[in-house]
Amino acid sequence: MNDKIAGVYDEHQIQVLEGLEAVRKRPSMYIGSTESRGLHHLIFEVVDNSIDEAMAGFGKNIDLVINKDRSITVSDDGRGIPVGEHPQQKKSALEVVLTILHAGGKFGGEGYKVAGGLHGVGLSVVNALSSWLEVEVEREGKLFRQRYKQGIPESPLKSVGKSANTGTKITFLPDGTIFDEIEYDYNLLAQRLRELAFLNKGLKIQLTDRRHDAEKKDAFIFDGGISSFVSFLNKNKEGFPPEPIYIEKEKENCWTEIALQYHTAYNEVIYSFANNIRTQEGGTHELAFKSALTRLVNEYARRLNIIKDNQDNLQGEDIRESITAVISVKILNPQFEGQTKTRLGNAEVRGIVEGILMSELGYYFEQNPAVAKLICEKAVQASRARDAARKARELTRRKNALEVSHLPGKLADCASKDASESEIFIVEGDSAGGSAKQGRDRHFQAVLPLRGKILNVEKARLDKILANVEIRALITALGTGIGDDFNIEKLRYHKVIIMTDADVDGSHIRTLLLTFLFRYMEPLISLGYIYIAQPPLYKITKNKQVHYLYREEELDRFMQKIGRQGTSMQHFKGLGEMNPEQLWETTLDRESRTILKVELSDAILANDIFTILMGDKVEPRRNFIEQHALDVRNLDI
Ligand code: 0RA
Repeated sequence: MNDKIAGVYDEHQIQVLEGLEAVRKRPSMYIGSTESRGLHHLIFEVVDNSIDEAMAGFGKNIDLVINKDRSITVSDDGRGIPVGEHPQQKKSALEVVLTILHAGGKFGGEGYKVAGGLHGVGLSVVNALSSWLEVEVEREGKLFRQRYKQGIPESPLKSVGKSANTGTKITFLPDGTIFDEIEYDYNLLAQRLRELAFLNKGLKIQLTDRRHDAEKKDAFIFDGGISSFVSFLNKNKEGFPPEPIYIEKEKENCWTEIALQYHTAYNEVIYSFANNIRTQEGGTHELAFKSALTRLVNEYARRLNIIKDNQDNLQGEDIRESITAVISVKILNPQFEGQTKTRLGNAEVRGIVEGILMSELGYYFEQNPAVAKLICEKAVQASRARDAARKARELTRRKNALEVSHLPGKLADCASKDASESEIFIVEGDSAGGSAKQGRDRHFQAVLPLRGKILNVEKARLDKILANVEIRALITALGTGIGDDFNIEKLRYHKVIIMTDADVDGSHIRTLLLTFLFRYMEPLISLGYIYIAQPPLYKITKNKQVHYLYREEELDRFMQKIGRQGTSMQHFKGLGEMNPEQLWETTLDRESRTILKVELSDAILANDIFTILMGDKVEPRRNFIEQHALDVRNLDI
């Protein structure tokens, strides 16, 4: 370091300033983005610190408040961040945590038993990216306070009064010069806080929104832990057994919690977590769950002679048909691997979790023979259906890209074989399909007309789904296969565009298609290959000038603007009423059309919505539709 500067600042001071500057210069490196995602990441970073304290066994309450001035307050009743002087840094430990990169998580050594490391960029990053931040700590009988501006303390930490409690309260205003906009999504915050409350049973987490005159508030506390989580996930289905099977055990420093319940739909829903972090890519804990469940059910089914000596074992996927399960482990040094660092890699976890399940679930089966027997019988049925499905599936599998004869007859394919420039329109009805076939650009646009409604896959098993001609045509045309066979590299079109009428039937067909894609070809949605076409509702001609209107609300305003005289109007009640040229210029032409990309912001929420919309309980569907009647457009996205 430069000697002259060292006279004014000490070395640590310079380190701090350089650190904060680095964060402010490249915020995305620390929080992923400066859009909405990054903004919410900031909040979760602060919450995670309080959660870690609760996981270590200190504190039972966490409060998150969105204040009127858009600052955020997170408070907890843990031990309070230590305030004593840090021996090397010559300032309070609190200030070290808030100003030095990566001083958060590991700090305190012994203090933390388990830490939710993934987000762990630390409070200093939040501080650096806030216009101001104020921290209050109650401990050692006192109340301490300190304020910062863009990460730099306004003055040293001071004791400002007495307190009989302990805890930490951090209030911060994300910096408007760094974030695109300071808009919080209440539902997004509520979902994650609810999830954290499920994952930390007994912990009370409150969310309060004071931005508007009427305060909004939710409190999450679940004494059942992830058993309540499974009930919540299955709330719109009939569950079996009526209460989820619940296992909780600590062994060799690995605290394991598992809950599972079967339900009336056919899909498999498994969410796994390590140290409160969703392990989207699975890992050793999830593998352990799957292999133990498979082994146990097979052993049990053989003992009951449900599978005979000369018969093969039941497969894991048959045993997991219709299951909802949540697996949560808390361990000392979680290793996160995989493309998105969401696969748990710790090898020791596999044996521990498998051992816990074999003994605990084995014991449950002994105690509840009727439940165990039903699970075995259900798996046998699933296995039969899978055999039938395999036969049907073989018909949908394109053996080789050149065997065009395998493509469905109704498909008007494009000339290009380069998927990255090709798109397919899935069109409602033969007549609209006809217009689309004539109007399209044959080089890179394919058209697949579907007749009428496709099957509701939420209420059918795979064999029945694969017997459905419309669905088979769709699978073959896309080329990827489905479920476990799914292979994204075989996708024949990088834009899959759903084009249905702008009426109730059209939106029903669109939901049916999205349900199928979500349940059986989910990566197509999460990787962003699915789009919704936006056909116009009106064509208005005045003085030989043509205008298309795409939304009902636009009509009145537009007619007022241009006046009614000499104006002719055509109302398209369906795609079929457009001729090929009209369809081309409004909906197909890449230069002028708009298409909406279907996005999956939250898989758990999406799962819920599809169950509600397409499952067999009427009540939740009615409630949902009543609640969302006014923003139907959001349903698709
Ligand atoms: C380090 C050590 C100790 C507590 C904490 C950090 C702590 C950090 C945060 C962040 C938000 N809330 C928090 N609560 C606690 C333990 C210190 C001791 O031994 O008392």
